[in-house]
Amino acid sequence: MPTLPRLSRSQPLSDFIQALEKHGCVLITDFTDPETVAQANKEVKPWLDGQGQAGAKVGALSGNTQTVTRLISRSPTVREKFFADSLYQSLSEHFLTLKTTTWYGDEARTGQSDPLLSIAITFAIPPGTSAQGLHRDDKNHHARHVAASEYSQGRDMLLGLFVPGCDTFRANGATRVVPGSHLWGDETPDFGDQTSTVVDAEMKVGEAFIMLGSLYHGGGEYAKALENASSGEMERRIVYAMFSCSGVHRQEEVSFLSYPVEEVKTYSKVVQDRLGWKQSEPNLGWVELKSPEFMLAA
Ligand SMILES: O=C(O)CCC(=O)C(=O)O
Ligand SMILES: [Fe+2]
Repeated sequence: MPTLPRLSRSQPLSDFIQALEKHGCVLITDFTDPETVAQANKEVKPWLDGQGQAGAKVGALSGNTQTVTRLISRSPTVREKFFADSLYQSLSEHFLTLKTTTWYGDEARTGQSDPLLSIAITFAIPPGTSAQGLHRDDKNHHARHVAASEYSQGRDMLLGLFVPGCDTFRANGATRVVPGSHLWGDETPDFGDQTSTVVDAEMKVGEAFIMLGSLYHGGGEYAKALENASSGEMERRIVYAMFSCSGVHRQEEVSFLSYPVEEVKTYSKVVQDRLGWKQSEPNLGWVELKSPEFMLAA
């Protein structure tokens, strides 16, 4: 059985760094408390219910999973208690901050680029959902990987935080992860018979899971209803997922703040595309999981 390290936030930051370097992931046993999770659920529920039955059909989402995007605005609890959590932020800074020295004539100049939030999204999977294919989320950034026996600083440009809105376990599609796979290269992955490589990141409410963007993982299968939802509630496995990326994954000029949308509508298609109004395949630069081109059509 592969190791999924479980640590308490009372342990030193270096233990979390070591666990992420070695296994590519770490579970925090006391990330938050049930009251805070209940508050996040309350804030997100209207948006989730507003989604109807149809789920998103993009990337690793095959049409069943319900999603709520724009979580930073829609849930102050997700924003300030989960995303802004000091442990997650310290780990993001450790793994994603870039500090590079370059030459300006014969003068050495050092610049620092801090991490950016890439997305904050709810994944709610209902019964009848099949498992996702195991994948790396840094596929979105076209990341390339060289097989290594040890972690080297700067290897990753994405760090994910998964906070469950309910207990997650194998039968309701807990995220499946492949500890150690962050050190694999880009050749065809060998998951063997899966029992020796893949583990269910089962979590109780209050726990959370952090993983590097190069770790193979995927939502698990939620085959049939467990009849465990409280009355009037829809049965679904809810996870709040946040990903930070390195700060250089952006344009030099922030086009969306520099050029008003009404004006952009009058530009030629090629200019609109180059300003970022067309998504990057797969899964980058979108609004509500859609290429922003639709906002220029209106
Ligand atoms: O829902 C999950 O457990 C994981 C979802 C995921 O990995 C994805 O959509 O990329
Ligand atoms: Fe994923």
